[in-house]
Amino acid sequence: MKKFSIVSAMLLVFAIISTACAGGGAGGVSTSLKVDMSEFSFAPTSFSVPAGKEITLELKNSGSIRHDFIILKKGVVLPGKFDAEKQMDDVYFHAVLDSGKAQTFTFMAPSEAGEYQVICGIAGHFQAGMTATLIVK
Ligand SMILES: [Cu+2]
Repeated sequence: MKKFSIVSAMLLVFAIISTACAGGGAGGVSTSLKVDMSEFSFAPTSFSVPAGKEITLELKNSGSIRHDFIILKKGVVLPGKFDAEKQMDDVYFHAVLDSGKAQTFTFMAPSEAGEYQVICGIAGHFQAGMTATLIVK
């Protein structure tokens, strides 16, 4: 009987660890995102959220210049560059952060599952490789 309870306890601990890992691990779907911006990249470059849920975005700009966090609407394919004046209709969500700043934003995840492109809209930054992917599940 004593042996049985030790095994049960170990299984319980294992179950708790597995559950904890499922939430925040790499590639896991989460309602809270942490993204770091610098010249000229986002870290991480891909993040997953559940469709239609409120998302908390902890954004940090570790770079030495201002950066944007723009989620483009589904199906928008950029013609090699982003023109902030002409393409604001293509933007689903937009946040701007000055160098060295950190701020928490919230937005509603798109209701439609799929991949959404994230870019920096400051002139030249998307072309320099500042892009990421938001995966809605
Ligand atoms: Cu930028």
